[in-house]
Amino acid sequence: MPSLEEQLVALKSQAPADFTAATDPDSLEAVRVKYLGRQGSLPDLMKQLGSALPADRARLGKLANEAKIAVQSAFEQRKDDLENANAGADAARFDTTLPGRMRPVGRLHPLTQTMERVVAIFQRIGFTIAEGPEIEDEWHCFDALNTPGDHPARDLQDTLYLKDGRLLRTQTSTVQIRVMETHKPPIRIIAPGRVFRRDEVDATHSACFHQIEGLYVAEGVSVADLKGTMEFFFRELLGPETKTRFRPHFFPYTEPSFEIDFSATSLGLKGRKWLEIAGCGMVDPNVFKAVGYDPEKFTGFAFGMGVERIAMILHGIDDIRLFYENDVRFLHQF
Ligand code: 2U9
Repeated sequence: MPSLEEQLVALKSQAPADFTAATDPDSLEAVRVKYLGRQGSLPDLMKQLGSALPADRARLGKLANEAKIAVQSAFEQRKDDLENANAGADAARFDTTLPGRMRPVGRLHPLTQTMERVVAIFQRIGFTIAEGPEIEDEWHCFDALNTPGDHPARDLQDTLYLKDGRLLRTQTSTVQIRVMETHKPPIRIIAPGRVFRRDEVDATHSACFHQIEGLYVAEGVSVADLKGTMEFFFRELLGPETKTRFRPHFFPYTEPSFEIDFSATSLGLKGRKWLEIAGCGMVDPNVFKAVGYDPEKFTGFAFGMGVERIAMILHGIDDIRLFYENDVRFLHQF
């Protein structure tokens, strides 16, 4: 049986060699248990130290301490080496020369893009954006807009009513009424937003669509201002060569009223010379009376256009339903 001293010397030289021989976490753990575990050789030799002769104790104690440090540092060193080698292997598997994974970049919906384009043009000539609720009452949607109780637009067939008598706005003119009720002229606003009609859905109709309406009220506003503003707007939107034509029409809230056609060589009009694009007119004096404006003092013009229709004309789209299907093959084209 070797002496305690011989065992300590052997341990000091053998343990580092055993740790170095371990090549994976499992064999390293086995070597750790062999030397440092509760039943391992180091704790065992430490225990024997207690029964050594007092004359040998200091020398053996020093030797035991050196053995312990040697075993522990050999273990730590090997553990670090194996971990680093693993990290190196992971890094070798990761090919830094591969191109990165491209994330698809989103974009604004074509209707939002169209709306922003239209609004930006009017903002340049002094119009500000006004907004209002989509659930409205009959006063703001019809009565204040000079639309009598027996007008077909008010029919259950055309308008979506709630059980309590309120309704989903059929046009954004409700916003202009609200602004006039709370503000004095001059007023120069644009009202973009969602509107609702009880329409059968087909290639050109949707029960929910978007409008942009505008209103300018001040002293001395004339049809010439209306025409000039509309001509400017459509040249900005459709190109400098664009021509506009004003056809007499009827709307309850404007008098006189016009439908606006445009002609532009840059856009495919499918053989037709003129295409209807918006409506407009001089605000009816009854509308001014409804909001408490003096129709003898103030005049104004108003206009309205469908955002879907504008986007369809700009991009040559022939079916309104494409805007709502959210098919990325369609959306990615804009
Ligand atoms: C007030 C007074 C008058 C807004 C107007 C039109 C003519 C018009 C249509 C275009 C296509 C609706 O989306 S569409 O179907 N709109 O033709 N809108 S004048 O007139 C107003 C608005 C507010 C106080």
